[in-house]
Amino acid sequence: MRLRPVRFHDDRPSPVTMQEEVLLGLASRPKRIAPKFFYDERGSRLFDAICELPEYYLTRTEMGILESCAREMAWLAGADCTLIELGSGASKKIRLLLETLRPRHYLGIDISLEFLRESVQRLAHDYPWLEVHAACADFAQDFDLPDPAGSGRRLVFFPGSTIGNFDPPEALAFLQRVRRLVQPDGALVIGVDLKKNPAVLHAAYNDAQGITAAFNLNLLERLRTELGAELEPGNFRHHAFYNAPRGRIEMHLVSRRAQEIRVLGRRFRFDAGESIHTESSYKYSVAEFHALARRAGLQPRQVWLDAAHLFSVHYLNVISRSRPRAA
Ligand code: AVJ
Repeated sequence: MRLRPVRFHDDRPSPVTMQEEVLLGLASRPKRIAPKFFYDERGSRLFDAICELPEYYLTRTEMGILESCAREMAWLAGADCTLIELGSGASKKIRLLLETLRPRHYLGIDISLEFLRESVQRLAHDYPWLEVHAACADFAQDFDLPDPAGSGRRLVFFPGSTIGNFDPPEALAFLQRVRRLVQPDGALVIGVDLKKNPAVLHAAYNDAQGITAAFNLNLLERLRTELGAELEPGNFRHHAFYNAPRGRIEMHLVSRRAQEIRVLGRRFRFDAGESIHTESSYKYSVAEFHALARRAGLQPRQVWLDAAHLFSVHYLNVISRSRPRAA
């Protein structure tokens, strides 16, 4: 394959940040480690495998929605926009939109460096007319955007219900940051998983092949290889359940026995059955998500659902509170 230049910006969180965050999380009660740490190279590949699972309806359903709403989305967005994808991963979903949207620039942002490099390189090869940029960054934190020169109206694409990983206050802060990023005339296209029968949710996070369990447990492998942690992954098990009052799936790594692990010279005690909370995946009704968006200064412009109402894709505009120019 011929290589076209991809402009690459490395704004990766330093390993110190991961060390600090992990130590802080293990020292807190209940113990927790943020889900963004799932995505080393193996974790990203396992996540890709999850997306193919029969029980994991999210990816398939969202892709179906994107296919059927692409034309209307292109009409809303207008031509020649700068398309910014957050958590671009394998960049498969964006392919459903590129030919129809025809953006001038594409900027992919992801926390997994190796994965990002590969996927944007393929994108640049497959779409010769597109100017491709990539930035390795943690968009859960405040981050600077490399500004593609001569860029047009910004359209942020945030698929996959990744917003579900944020607790409500973080979700609000995140949406406010996106609003600042795309103002005055840009928009956000965001995929959000819907509230539904808990049995369907339970199956999606407890697949029969155990891929989700491997994905969760891979975090412990990462602690071993990257932080030199002394622990036995076999002493933990995957646990995922729907917490109905809070409207979220929770994933945990549950200690099978009373034990002690060592990370970076520190010891952490576990009771039998005690867990590390590794992920929350919030589910929203359309009305709940609209209320959240409005609070962040984003105006619901359109929402697309699949026929079974499993998943939603929202198009949100910036609410202009004052007129930017004189009449
Ligand atoms: C990428 C955060 C949307 O919450 O469904 C999949 C991650 N965790 N299976 C989700 C995940 C377990 C996924 N998100």
